Amino acid sequence: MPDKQEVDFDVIVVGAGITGMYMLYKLRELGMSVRVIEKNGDVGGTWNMNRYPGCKLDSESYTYAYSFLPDLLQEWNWSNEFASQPELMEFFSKAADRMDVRKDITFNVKATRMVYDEQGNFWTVELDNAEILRARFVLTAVGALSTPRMPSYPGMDLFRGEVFHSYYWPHERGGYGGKEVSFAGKRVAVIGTGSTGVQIIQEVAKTADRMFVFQRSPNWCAPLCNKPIEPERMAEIKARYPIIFEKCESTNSGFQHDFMFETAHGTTAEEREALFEELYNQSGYAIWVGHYGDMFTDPVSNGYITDFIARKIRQRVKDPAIAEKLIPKDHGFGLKRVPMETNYYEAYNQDNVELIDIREDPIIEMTPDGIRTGTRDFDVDMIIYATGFDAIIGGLKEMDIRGLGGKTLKEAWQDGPFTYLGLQVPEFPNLFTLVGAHNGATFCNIPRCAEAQIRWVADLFAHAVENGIDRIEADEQAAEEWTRHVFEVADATLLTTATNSWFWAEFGKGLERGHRLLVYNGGNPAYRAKVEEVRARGYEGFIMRQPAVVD
Ligand code: NA7
Repeated sequence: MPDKQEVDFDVIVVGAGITGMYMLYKLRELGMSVRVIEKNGDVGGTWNMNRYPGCKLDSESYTYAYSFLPDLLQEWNWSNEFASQPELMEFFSKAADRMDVRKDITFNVKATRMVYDEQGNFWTVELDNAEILRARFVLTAVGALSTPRMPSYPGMDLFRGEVFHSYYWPHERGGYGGKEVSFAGKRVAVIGTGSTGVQIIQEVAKTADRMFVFQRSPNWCAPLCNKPIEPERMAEIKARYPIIFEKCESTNSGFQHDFMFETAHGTTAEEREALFEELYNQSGYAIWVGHYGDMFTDPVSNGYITDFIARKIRQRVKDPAIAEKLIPKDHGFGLKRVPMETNYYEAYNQDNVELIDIREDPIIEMTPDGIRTGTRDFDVDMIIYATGFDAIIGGLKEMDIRGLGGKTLKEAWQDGPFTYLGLQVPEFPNLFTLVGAHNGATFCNIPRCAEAQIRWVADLFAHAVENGIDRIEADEQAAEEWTRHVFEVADATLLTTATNSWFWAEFGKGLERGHRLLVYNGGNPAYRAKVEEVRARGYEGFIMRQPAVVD
């Protein structure tokens, strides 16, 4: 590493969620000086912030843990197949203690501006407490779902009742799991029916006097089938952790479930029905990513499972008109993130729950007493916004990031993400975007793919330290090839037929404006094979500078 006098730190990591904490831990092992900047008051990212009732994993708990803390894994007993937010926050908080990372994290501070100084080869990072830090490298670990999105209905500030966005659920100590907010005896409006809305709705339905669900687009949901983990099973999981992690490494999505080699073609209706029925009643994502290999490439095959899930919704919802409103008509099953549920559809059979289709009867404005649609006034005591996130790139967009010649990241990405391996952007030397757009960790059981990515990046830094490399930049042509590859992979699937999801965002101007994919859906093994090949070829596609040689 070059002269440390010029910079405050070798590396600044932005974000102390699952990714940022582990990155810090790995970089410290290399003897690098690291400072982590975290906008919230504690570690944990998603699991620190999302404290709404019903917030839980859709990944099996034991596949979601840090794999590199074997002692913690052996001490830790997961309560359920799919753990809830309080338990996850506790796990990652304990992990932070074990890694002793908090001492290198500055909490409650936002990085607002980052400018690359070409002459000095360092990044100046401005914080919202007026502090300015200089670091040789900056690694963003800002999270894929950490910039909440609020609608902009007229009159939103006039409403006199309680208002929450799912991400900003009250954080008073002990407020884990939203326990402090009561719905009993209240009229509650929930806006949004993505994974978050689905989790909230099934909880609010239990105690609210009335609940109005404002749905813009229905989603294909499937049963979570959660259950407690008994001591014998936990002992078995503890003994099998290495096998579980190895299995997750081998699958496309980082879950234990993976596609079968068989396609749905040539199968009989009875065979398909039996398989889908089995998977529908099996816990977790088997029903999404654990069946026929052509479900997401062949419209006929996708139609089989889509039809099966639609029939399930019709069976579970008593009122046929409501059932039809809950069935997506514009995309097939699994082409957006599948919300997992527990009695979600049955909630609509309850007298206290009403579904409002806001495509038919749009929200016009918020009033002091509630919500006004084109045809009705809904007087409510509470409005819950489960309206999602500016996903994947939101955390970067919140910062003014400037690379060579003052070029902003916004300019570089005006037509969509342009990266090499989803890790670096040409003309932004020494900046790395962990679990970022177009990298293999965003379309995945995140800790599994994030860990692999962090280890790979740490190895790259070890290589830099050993070889005195002080500047790493993505090659333009390598980025072009990678970006083309990301789109080619997606074009070969049906994902392109469902662009109204957080996997996509709008970019461009005028006629060029359109949805661009934010994730890489080539799968975990393919991404890992690619980065390993890049490493084997001397980090091909990265331009590395050794000052001693250049000077
Ligand atoms: P999602 O999946 O993006 O869902 C957001 C929901 O909010 C979705 O139903 C949206 O409808 C709806 N929405 C968004 N804006 C509005 C407005 N203005 N009015 C009405 N409804 C609106 O976010 P989640 O938080 O549920 O889940 C994100 C991920 O977090 C999840 O997949 C997990 O991985 C964790 P739309 O579909 O846009 O019509």
